[in-house]
Amino acid sequence: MAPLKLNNKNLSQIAAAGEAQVKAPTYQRGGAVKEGIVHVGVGGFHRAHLAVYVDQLMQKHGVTDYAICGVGLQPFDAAMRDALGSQDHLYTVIERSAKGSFAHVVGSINSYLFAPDDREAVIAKMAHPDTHIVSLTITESGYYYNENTHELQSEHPDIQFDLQPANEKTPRTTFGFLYAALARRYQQGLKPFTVMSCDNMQKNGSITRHMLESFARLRNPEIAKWIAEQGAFPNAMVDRITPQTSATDKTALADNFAIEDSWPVVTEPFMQWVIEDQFSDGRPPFEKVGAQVVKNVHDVEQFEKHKLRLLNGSHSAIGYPGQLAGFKYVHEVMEHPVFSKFVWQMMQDEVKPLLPEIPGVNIDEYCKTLIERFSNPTIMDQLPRICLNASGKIPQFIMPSIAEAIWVTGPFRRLCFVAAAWFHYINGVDDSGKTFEVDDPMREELQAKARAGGTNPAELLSIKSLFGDDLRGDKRFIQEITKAMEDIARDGILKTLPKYVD
Ligand code: CS2
Repeated sequence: MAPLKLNNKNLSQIAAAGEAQVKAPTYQRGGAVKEGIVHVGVGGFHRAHLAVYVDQLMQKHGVTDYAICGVGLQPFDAAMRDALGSQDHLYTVIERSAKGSFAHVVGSINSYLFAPDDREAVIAKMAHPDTHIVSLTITESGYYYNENTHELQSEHPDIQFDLQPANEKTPRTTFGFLYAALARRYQQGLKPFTVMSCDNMQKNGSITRHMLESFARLRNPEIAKWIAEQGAFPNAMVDRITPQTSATDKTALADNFAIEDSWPVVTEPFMQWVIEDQFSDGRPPFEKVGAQVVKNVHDVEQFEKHKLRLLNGSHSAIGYPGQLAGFKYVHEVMEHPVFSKFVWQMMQDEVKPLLPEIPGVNIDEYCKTLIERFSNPTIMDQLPRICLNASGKIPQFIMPSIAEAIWVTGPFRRLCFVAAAWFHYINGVDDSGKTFEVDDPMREELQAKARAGGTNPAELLSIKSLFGDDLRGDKRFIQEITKAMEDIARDGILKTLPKYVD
């Protein structure tokens, strides 16, 4: 049958008409619900993760005051505004694994605001008494966090712009919006909303708190004090592998489920969310839909550490060397026997010994599950997605393991190989001589340093905001990474890799 355009009007027909069963919301939306969550950064990950948890709360538990208002701050978010706007903010999550493909229409995003259209509307929305949580998926670079000083990059032109009182109604950064909205709530005698980071950063909540309080102190110490005393910034570990949507995904949705969706999301069946129970203005019962809401911040930090070092770190180990070797997808790299051994041995021999034990978590099982998830051929997870914004990833996913391994004199040559592969990748040329796009907010600086340094890592390592001071002074580390850089430059990835596999 001809596919039906996804929208409110067609929803019940869509649920009934697909060849395979399509799950679709039967709960009230629009004006019948309150938008208790404002989410900044509506990409694939948000739509496959938080929005799915909220969808289940609305569908199974009758929650009506925590629907989501999506917010886009970047010019490229216009595409999401248009896609969601054209289909009553409904979209399809396609879950794919060896068990097959399942389609689920999600309705928890109730509206969408595109900040460049109307910045004031975003501030007013966050300041509205119905808003209890502002959640963020803004990537590492959106936090203006200096890895070396652990402070806000207050000298950054965007932050400087937002710090001008005259620009309070037209901010550019997330902190400008959060501050302006919180200042209004303070004046109105409301509680501060919870700021809930959903980004892959160790201590994401604490960093968000520190950055926002620093920003607020530079604007108005009284508001800063109120935020410090009454605000809440839960730390969280978020997990669901969510590739970029391709044109084939849309066609498959139309062919197999008879749904015409301008921007569906493809993801894996697995999802996990461990979140600290710290909320300043109430929260929905996330634990009823599978989130692990944890009282102790220390426990959350352990989960974060496991996930960032093992999952995201391995993704980096697959991504940079994999793309240099000419692969396109994560599962293709995992099909290469030397690569998959490399990933396993890096996790087992170098990363695992540095990790704390978590009661009830078997690290070996966790690692095995990761290998299975990376090997899922049906989601077609793109290497360029993994490699995107490396300057925000490697310092979180790889360098801390290297630093700790140095500290305990543990093995770290595979981790160094990954860092060396990234350094080589920065030049934008793969092992067959083909050029590719390096998509990174620090691209210019990185490429200039990579050119100047050649196979000497000193130039790149001199970027203190990424690497700090300590690593450059460690002889063993410098030797390992230099050797890997020389081997990769001379022989390419596939010839060098076997040297790193036992
Ligand atoms: C990936 C993550 O972008 C990356 O580097 O490792 O997007 C990863 O897919 C998610 O964190 C999985 O939860």
